[in-house]
Amino acid sequence: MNKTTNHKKQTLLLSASIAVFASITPEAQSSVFANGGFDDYSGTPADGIQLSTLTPSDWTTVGTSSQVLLKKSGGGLTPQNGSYYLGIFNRNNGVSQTFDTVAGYTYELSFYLAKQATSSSPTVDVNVTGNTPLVDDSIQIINWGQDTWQQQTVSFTADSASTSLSFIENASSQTSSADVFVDTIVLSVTSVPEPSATTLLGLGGLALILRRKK
Ligand SMILES: [Ca+2]
Repeated sequence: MNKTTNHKKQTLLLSASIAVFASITPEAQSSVFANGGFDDYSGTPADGIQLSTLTPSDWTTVGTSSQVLLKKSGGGLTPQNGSYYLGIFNRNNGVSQTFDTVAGYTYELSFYLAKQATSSSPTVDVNVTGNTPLVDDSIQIINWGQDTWQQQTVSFTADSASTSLSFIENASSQTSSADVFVDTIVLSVTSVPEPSATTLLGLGGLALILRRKK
């Protein structure tokens, strides 16, 4: 084998290695979270504002399914984005979703919350769980205007390839009628770890093997 062929082989191998790294981009990872706006559903929309006939796609209902439904404009609160938003009625009910993550990547989850009545101050539990609990927040919707969306953010560093997120009305939330609304959940990667010493060693080792073969 002449030197030119060997060089080509080395270039190809290195290109392949770089392609593997390039495929794990933050952009690719931010798209795996599904239906954060609650605008995709199964079922047939019935008349009315509270659409118990619809099931939001990609989410699993926690608690009583009839107490977790999609709502649309008409009752005072308009969707923060799109045509629908999630309504959680009564304690211990909510939704969860499992999505792909990359261990070591740091993510930010942003979402909007609102409540039904001025006098109420319901609490919603926001949990993010990988191999271990990553976020365990209880957010009380207090002193916010009725039908006013407020953006919240939580961040976490994934510790596994699969992470779950849940929004559940707190077990001791103020009253059974203190409804919680959720819309526009967006997941984005905020930081990616530097290539580890092991990875660099691997690439160095590959170069060394190729050089020895010459
Ligand atoms: Ca929406």
